[in-house]
Amino acid sequence: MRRNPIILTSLLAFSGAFAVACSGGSAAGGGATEVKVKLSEFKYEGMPAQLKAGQAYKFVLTNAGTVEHEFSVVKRGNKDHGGALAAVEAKELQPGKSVTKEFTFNQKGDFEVACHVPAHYEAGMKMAITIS
Ligand SMILES: [Cu+2]
Repeated sequence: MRRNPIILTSLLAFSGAFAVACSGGSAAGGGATEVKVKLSEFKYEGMPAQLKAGQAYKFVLTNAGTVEHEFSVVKRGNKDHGGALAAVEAKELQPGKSVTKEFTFNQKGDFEVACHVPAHYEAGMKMAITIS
């Protein structure tokens, strides 16, 4: 008996989608991928260098430092958060505070996560990321 190619194709497409949905390991309810990021002087720990466009991310941001920090995703080299794809301002990230924010990035390219509290960017509080 000849296999029906249409049924076979849709079965493959279905199992492919299933594999993607289950591959994250840290995927939270609702399909968002949970990412825990620790902010301190002057770095981001746990921030992935590669993110996927169109994927929902649930960022659990914790300021483990002793001064306020900021989490913004901007074009590489931006000196402020104008045009940011995502921004959590310093007032929400006081020392010891933790906030959870969901972001989905729809632009692809070279970006960075950066802190624009005065002098922090210059002190190296930035990390290159790629969205593809
Ligand atoms: Cu900072």
